[in-house]
Amino acid sequence: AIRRIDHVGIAVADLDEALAFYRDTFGLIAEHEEINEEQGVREAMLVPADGDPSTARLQLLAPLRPDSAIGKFLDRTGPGIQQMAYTVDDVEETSAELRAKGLRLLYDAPRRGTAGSRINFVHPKDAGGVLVELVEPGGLGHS
Ligand code: V0V
Repeated sequence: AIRRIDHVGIAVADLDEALAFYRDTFGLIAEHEEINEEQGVREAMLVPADGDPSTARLQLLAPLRPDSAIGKFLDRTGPGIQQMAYTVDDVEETSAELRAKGLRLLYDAPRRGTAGSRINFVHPKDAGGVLVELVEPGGLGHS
């Protein structure tokens, strides 16, 4: 089952520039940063400096290579919202439920996401033009 909005993912060309912009403009600070080679991203999870700790995160996604998902998105669309992610209890179970409803999941089996999470995606053409990510949290914090 879907529990809450986990994060909203924004594609950016330069992660350090974007981190400075979000910190100085909105007071959002990175609680976590990592490189995910398989996904071709350098990414950060942001929270309001003095905010509700259970708030959904803002994820900044910068491409490691031009032919990555984020590289292609930046080429086609430019910087902006790239994905909407939901927290789920069990990514395999929710993926199976959505497949049974006729939606295309991008992966046959979950892959590794931020901070040890397990993730899959619904194709944007099957979800009203929105790339939907399912996140089963890992052991390392919120997502
Ligand atoms: C593509 N389309 C999108 C879209 N990306 N629509 C809405 N939101 C997006 N993000 C549209 C595109 O404009 C086309 O529409 C159509 O889908 C088919 O595009 P395509 O040529 O197949 O596009 P590709 O080759 O760029 O692939 C799109 C997909 C790709 C979604 C398949 O981006 C992908 O595999 N994404 C999943 C992995 C990912 O996003 N990784 C980065 C985040 P028209 O022109 O046909 O109408 S990693 C992450 O989130 C982590 C680690 C985490 O959260 O833990």
